[in-house]
Amino acid sequence: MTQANDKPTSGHFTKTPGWLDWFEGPSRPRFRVPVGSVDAHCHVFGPGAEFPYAPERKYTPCDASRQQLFALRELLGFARNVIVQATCHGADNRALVDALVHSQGLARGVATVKRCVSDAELQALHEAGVRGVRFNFVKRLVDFTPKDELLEIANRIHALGWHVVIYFEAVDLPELWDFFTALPTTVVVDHMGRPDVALPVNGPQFALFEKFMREHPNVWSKVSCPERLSLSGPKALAGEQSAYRDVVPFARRIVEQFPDRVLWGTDWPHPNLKDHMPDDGLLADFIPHIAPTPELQQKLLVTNPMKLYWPEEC
Ligand code: 0GY
Repeated sequence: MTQANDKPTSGHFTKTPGWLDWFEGPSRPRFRVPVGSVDAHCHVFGPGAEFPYAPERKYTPCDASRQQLFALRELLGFARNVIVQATCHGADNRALVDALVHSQGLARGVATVKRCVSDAELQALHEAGVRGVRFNFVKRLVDFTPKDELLEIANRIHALGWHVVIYFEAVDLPELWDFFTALPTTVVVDHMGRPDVALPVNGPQFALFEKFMREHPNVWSKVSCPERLSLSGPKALAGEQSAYRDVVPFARRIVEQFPDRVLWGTDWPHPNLKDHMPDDGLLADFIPHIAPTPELQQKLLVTNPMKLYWPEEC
């Protein structure tokens, strides 16, 4: 199926040239996720006319509303979402909060805040369902924020029982190591720290990430975004092979070593993809390749995210 690229961005915005829109009409996955599964990494974009994109953004997406996100959740068979503030909204969390308060308690959030955020604002975010903040170190997405500011924020949100989500690329882990290991909270890494999957899974780059998790029991990882990391792409080979097969050994290794500290998410609506837009049904079908047993699937999709985002229900 060819994917049309005609989704609008509303308000006075114009999409970034070459922007790929999220996939219309994803397939129903063959893999049936466990009852109560959580899509623990997804976003909303705008709609721009209602929730304007931030002036400091590095891209302008097509709109992707909470209604569209919740429809995808139903189609894939998930029960809940964790919505992560996207960089195109900067530290203006209104679209995120709007999605949370209209979720009937079925969504929690990860916000972006600045040092100047007041205690009252943090409390209001908590009441809306925010349980973490995201620190982003991917240079194409954000401008630099001094680490002392981030540490100050981490200490303040620690008091609320929140955690820190970190997004970085594998080559930057050595330089960021001291800062990450000084964080006082649970620390959740996006997309396994973006390993270069052309390198060996047994090589030094991924070994450093495994050491990071092994030596720091407060560090968790999302084993998400094969479509971002893969060089082999979505086409499965005949037989048992999976789509995005070059990512499987990396993600499976993390799931099997740290089964109680992994999360999975669709990453819908998939910002900044350049090559192809994934069919979200196909992404769900990737799960049993990286979490091959029902026990691992239950931990990855239900037990772990519930413990982190809905501990009161555990
Ligand atoms: C992701 C990845 C990306 C973007 C963002 O907030 C964002 O803009 O997270 C990316 O471009 O790699 O996790 O959604």
